[in-house]
Amino acid sequence: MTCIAASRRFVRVFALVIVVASAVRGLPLAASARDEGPRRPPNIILVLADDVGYGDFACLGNPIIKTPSVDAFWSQSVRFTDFHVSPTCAPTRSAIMTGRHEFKNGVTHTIFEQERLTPKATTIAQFLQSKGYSTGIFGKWHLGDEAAYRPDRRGFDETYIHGGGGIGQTYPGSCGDAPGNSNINPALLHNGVFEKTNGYCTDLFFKAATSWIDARRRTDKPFFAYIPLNAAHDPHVVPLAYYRQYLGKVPDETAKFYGMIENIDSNFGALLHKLDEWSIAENTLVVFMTDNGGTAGVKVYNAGMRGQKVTPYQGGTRVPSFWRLPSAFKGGVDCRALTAHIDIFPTFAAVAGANLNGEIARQVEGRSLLPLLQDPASSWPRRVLFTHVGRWGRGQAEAWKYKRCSVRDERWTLVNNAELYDLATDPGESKNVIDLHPEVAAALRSEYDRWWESIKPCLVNEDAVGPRLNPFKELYWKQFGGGPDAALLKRMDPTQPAVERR
Ligand SMILES: [Ca+2]
Repeated sequence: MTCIAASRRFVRVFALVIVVASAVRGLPLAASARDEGPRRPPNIILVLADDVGYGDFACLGNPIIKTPSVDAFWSQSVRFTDFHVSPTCAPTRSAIMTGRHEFKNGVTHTIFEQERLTPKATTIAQFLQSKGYSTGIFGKWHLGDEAAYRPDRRGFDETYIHGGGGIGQTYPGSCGDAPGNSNINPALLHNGVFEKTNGYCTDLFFKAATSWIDARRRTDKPFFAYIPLNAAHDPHVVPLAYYRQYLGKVPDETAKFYGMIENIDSNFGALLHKLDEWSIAENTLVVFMTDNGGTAGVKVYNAGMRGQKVTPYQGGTRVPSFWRLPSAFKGGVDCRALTAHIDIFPTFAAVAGANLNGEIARQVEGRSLLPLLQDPASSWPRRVLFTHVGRWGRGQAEAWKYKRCSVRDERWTLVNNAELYDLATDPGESKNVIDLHPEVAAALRSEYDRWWESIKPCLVNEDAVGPRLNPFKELYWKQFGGGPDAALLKRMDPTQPAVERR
């Protein structure tokens, strides 16, 4: 059975999901659209911070960190308070790009070729490009470094990225960055050509994005700027000026992590200021969110949640998600509906005034958030979200079916097929009540089992063997000369036995 065929079967079984996939509505623009005649669709900016959790912002209760720009943005935004992503980096990125669970894209890991987004999927960038948008990515792609997988082939006109899952990484096969890179002065791939830089990674990505937006705003086309940062993923390398104030208050590693977030906050604030200065803030959708649960900050403050990145608990998947588009909806309000990264694709489509049809409608599993953005209390039918950490060894998918996974609805979450939590009364997932509510667990298990069958035909990267050299390193050496020594060659060797690779 093909992946799409599996999806079709799954969709037939779950009528609810059909509603989800087709619930895209056009965006009724504000009154000014009538006054000024036809106006172009809103611009879209998505800022995605890396490895930053729900508890890492002052506006969400962190007692230590200073995030004034995000706090101000929060006050102007619709804030989803129960918004979920995947437990790790590449999986979330693939779900954002496609509007469906990462396993449907073949993405079951962050490395070992299993981070590669199947080229058969249509990305939101491709979709928006087809609707007349200019598209740019600035930061961490992490959905395949080989040529066929890179963002210039996946719908982005402008690309300014590092390789692998983090600046300076080296893994066997396809996933790795340019040789010798660090957060400071990294070599970055700009439209297929490496540029040696002078600056800090996050500053560089925002600077490039801001310049690109400045050029695009002078054209007739709306733009989609995707800014998926590598910060604040480790290594926690950031100038001292950003973390000095946290030293002595939290562990040193957390201080640096907070410094990286403070740097993001500063850059984000500067970008928002530019939107105001250019008078495009009114008709630009800005989304600020993060890509998985918390990491280096969870011991300081985790917003009352259990778990963190790489876990199936709420702390692994619940993240900030702030949305602002003054021409279409009011901010300064919370929305408590159960929402997710798979909703981004259909929401962006709706904001662009475009319908999802044919294969794309079948691909997208999420729902447009526009009804909630326009009225956070509007009806939102029950839904079920599936989480699986993945990261199993080659050929081990079935053995991992119930490991590091959860399935939840608005009230209940079933974790590892063994723990049931009532999130309404126990958001910290501290009391397993599976013995008290076996019928609830059975119903969620049944939904999970059907979902698992639907993803099995989609695991297209399970047996993939990557290239001998990390593609970014090979490109770099072709441009600047040089090559790997024996030790580096061994680190990149994709034929290492699986037991050693994981
Ligand atoms: Ca991440």
